[in-house]
Amino acid sequence: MTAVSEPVKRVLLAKPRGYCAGVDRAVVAVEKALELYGPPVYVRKEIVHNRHVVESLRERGVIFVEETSEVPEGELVVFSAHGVSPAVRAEAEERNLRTIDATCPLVTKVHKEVNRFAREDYDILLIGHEGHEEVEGTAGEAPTHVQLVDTAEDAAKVEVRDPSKVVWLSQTTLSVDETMERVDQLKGRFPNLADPPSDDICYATSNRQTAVKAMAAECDLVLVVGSKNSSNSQRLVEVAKQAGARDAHLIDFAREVDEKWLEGVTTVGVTSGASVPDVLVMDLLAWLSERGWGEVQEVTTANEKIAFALPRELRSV
Ligand code: 0CG
Ligand code: SF4
Repeated sequence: MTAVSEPVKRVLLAKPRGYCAGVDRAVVAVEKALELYGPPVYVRKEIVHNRHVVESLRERGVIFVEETSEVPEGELVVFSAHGVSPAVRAEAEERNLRTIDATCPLVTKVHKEVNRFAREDYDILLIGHEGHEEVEGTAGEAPTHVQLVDTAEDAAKVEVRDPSKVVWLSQTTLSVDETMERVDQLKGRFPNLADPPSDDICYATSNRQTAVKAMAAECDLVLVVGSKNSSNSQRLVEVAKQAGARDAHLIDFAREVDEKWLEGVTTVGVTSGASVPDVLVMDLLAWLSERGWGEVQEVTTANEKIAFALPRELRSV
């Protein structure tokens, strides 16, 4: 009788994954504000789109609000990593709020591009997800010049004043491939559509997609650690499936893994969104190890070295 050997259960762990430079800076900014000024520190919207980060900061005295109008006059408010429109800044000033701007410098870069093209009177087609805070802030830089293009239907319908003076820009956390599809579709309608001066989808978003793509075809299941409202994390699930993973799910915590997903699975891919502390990934690896997936191989497609200086308001104190 020949023994049939069990397939070796293993985990492929994507690198890069987790915190990007903009998220790290934003979270440290809130921690510094707590340290320097003591609670309460107000934060407009979630500082980054991660449940664990938000819950931990809340426990330490951060009050998250939807709008600056909820912040008492004269108090300190931090603007989230996703950025704010000039109208929000003006409102904070009117209410005499002290502000710390944790907008990621790579989001600010897109705001500047909007301003530049609006000054030159271009029609700006902003590719992004309707209702996402980042596009609300970016579009708010020049509401009369910007139109949001979310779906393929939007791209088919959008109208511009002068097809020879139109540019596309984008949200920083989109699927690279899907965005290029949208751009091709727009270029089919507007052959003179200008490209952004540099990529708006940020290095962290695209690097995490490249890493998950590199391992997806070998995975029976990909687990992406990240929150439901995190655009870049959601995109990792989609990209994993498109790149050949048999199944993929987004989870905030290891305890959310449904054991049924593991039936018949040999190789599990693990990655995490740009707003996810690595401790949550380590928890997931421990959870998988207890169930037989103890062998972990890291799949590295890039080494990230980028870091950003703290917000200006915190540099001089
Ligand atoms: O991916 P989005 O823009 O939804 O944000 P998240 O906070 O998850 O991570 C990057 C930032 C800021
Ligand atoms: Fe900045 Fe990109 Fe991170 Fe967003 S995902 S905070 S744009 S580095």
